[in-house]
Amino acid sequence: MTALLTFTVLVLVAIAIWQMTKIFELSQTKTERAEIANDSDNKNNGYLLFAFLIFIYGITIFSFAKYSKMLLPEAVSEHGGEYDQLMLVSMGIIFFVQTITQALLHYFGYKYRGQKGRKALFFADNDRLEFIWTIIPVIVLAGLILWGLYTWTNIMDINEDDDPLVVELYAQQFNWTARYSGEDNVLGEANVRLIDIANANVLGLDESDPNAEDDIIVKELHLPVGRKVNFKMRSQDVLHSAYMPHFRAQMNCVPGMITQFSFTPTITTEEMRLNPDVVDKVKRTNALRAEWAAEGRPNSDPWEFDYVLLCNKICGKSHYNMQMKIIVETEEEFNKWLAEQKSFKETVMVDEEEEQAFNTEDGVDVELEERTSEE
Ligand SMILES: [Cu+2]
Repeated sequence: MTALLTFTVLVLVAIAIWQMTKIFELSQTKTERAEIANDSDNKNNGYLLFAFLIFIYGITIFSFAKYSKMLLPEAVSEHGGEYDQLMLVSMGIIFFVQTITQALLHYFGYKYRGQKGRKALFFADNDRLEFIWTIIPVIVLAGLILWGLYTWTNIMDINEDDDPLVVELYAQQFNWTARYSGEDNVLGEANVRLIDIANANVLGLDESDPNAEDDIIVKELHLPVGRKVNFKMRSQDVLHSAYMPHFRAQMNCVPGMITQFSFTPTITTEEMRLNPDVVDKVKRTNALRAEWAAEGRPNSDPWEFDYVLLCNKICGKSHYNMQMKIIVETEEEFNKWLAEQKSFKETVMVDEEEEQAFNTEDGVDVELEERTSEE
């Protein structure tokens, strides 16, 4: 009802403004017929075109100067560099062409503005011109597309070569869970229908599958530097997307199927914290947070850089905060950490008392997190 009323009022206001404009127009005494632009109108519009050109160039330079620092720091996966280069070259070409064509467009708009007594030239076609403006984009676009396809095929070639680490990323509203495949490096069968909260089987692992026994379920993703990781994504409820911006990786998580992505991390978290861009970003963020802290606002603790896994599909009200920390470390540190984690067999619930704790909806993740990090 309120919406209808608001809409009616808006329509009435619009009609009133329109009527007032008509009255204003009628009250003006004109020497010329106002509907047709004269030379001075055209000239003014020509100048306005130049003003607009300056505006778009200005806002471009301003955006580069002010927002370049918002871009992601250097890629930390093996394929990331190639991906960035493709992006950079594509954007460079677009930028170059856009800068020139906008200048020409606005200049010619001004130069050939309407003038009394000037007649437009009838120009049917010119084969040479058409050939030039067809062949150049064809060559450039074909080059970009071929390069892109080649890069895409490379990135999406998920194979078992080089002894990859197999990790499952499990998405649900609104958190992530990771599952390592354990000693055998084979993930046990799992299905959402097998989820048994009472028994702490939060990912629906098939308890009868021997491959599942040594699987390790965690709430923090650790990756060894320099080793290929094959991710298998699953979703429990709706579409999610596993987005790891620093690794230039993203893959949708689709209920009812397993999607995959593979990459090799190249820089550890510790090393990345020393990257000049990262140092700069941390400094800026913490300066801002210090201001917040002074005002007593929330989320004002100093921030330390970490890689993150984010959800990049709007999956519900807490989508914005659906994330998991990623820690890239040396092989030794990784093995040490992994050895401290409990396997699925060890975590499956048997105790009555603990069972109660898992029965509360929120208890699930907290309990699991505590168990896995403590033990
Ligand atoms: Cu999500």
